[in-house]
Amino acid sequence: MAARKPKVIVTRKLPDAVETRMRELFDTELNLDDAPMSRAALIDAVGRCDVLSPTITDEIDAELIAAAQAGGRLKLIANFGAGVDHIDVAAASEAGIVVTNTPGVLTEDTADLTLALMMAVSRRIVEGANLAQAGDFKGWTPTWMMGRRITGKRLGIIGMGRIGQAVARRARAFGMSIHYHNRKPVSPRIAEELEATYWESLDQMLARMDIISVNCPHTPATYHLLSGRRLKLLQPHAILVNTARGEIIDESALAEGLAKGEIGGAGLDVFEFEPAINPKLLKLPNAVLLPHLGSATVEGRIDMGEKVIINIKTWMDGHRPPDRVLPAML
Ligand code: 8YV
Repeated sequence: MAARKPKVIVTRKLPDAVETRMRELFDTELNLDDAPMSRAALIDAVGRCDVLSPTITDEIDAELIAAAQAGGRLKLIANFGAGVDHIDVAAASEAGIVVTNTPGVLTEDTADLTLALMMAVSRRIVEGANLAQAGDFKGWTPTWMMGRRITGKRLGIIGMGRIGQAVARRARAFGMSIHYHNRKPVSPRIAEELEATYWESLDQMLARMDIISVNCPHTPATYHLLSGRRLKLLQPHAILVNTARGEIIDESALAEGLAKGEIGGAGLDVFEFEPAINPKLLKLPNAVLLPHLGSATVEGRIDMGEKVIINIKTWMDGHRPPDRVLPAML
């Protein structure tokens, strides 16, 4: 007799190809109308499945892990996404629940969007496009709508993991020099390839950069890493880009700095209280805001789904899932 298939509950609508494969492999419960699951629905779900596949829109905190423990069934949280700051990984680990994520497959897409935001802010692309589409292009002039050149500028990357390095590679092709702050320096081979300068002091790096890109994960150590005090260190022409997590920047202090002209511009794909955006940011001409599109490509989302499937399948077959997240890694 074939072994029982694990009960997998997927909290949001995933690409069709991913859902079809999941249905073939597992006893899968999908969320076809994509309505975010309520707290009560999540508590119910973790009590009656072997595997939960959540996304960033689900808060998997200690209380939910306790509810899962009470149900006695949940063994794996196979997150659809790389960031796991919405999951209490330590509580899961203590409860004997494995957590996996989907690293690697969204690196290039997120790096592309990071560069797009740098360009958009530096060259006033959104402002110009809105103006042209509103029929307000009244004729070219030598001094109208000037932005800032990208080539020759200093880029400071906060967090030199996979995505930070992919941003650095692209930025080099645009003629920027690469600087970075990280828990530790990258390997000499990578530093040489990227001609990257390591700054042990984040404060010192911030004060000297033209463009800053946030590419580190959100952990207790990086919450408000860019605090009001640190934002004040930026040069008045500096542009800040964030495609990581909103919580890493004090959003209210950023909005204030942008409004006062103490910071040149910002390109933000993520927000501190997502999906809410600080109202002060909404009207600023020097801020380009996107609705968390970093990994939003057809290819990327299918690749993410495939990673989720591999993690579940490996676990189901009694092996160690390839993308296991351990509390010590955060
Ligand atoms: C995902 C992301 O779309 O993977 C991540 O960490 O930030 C996003 O690009 C989202 O988290 C899916 O859960």
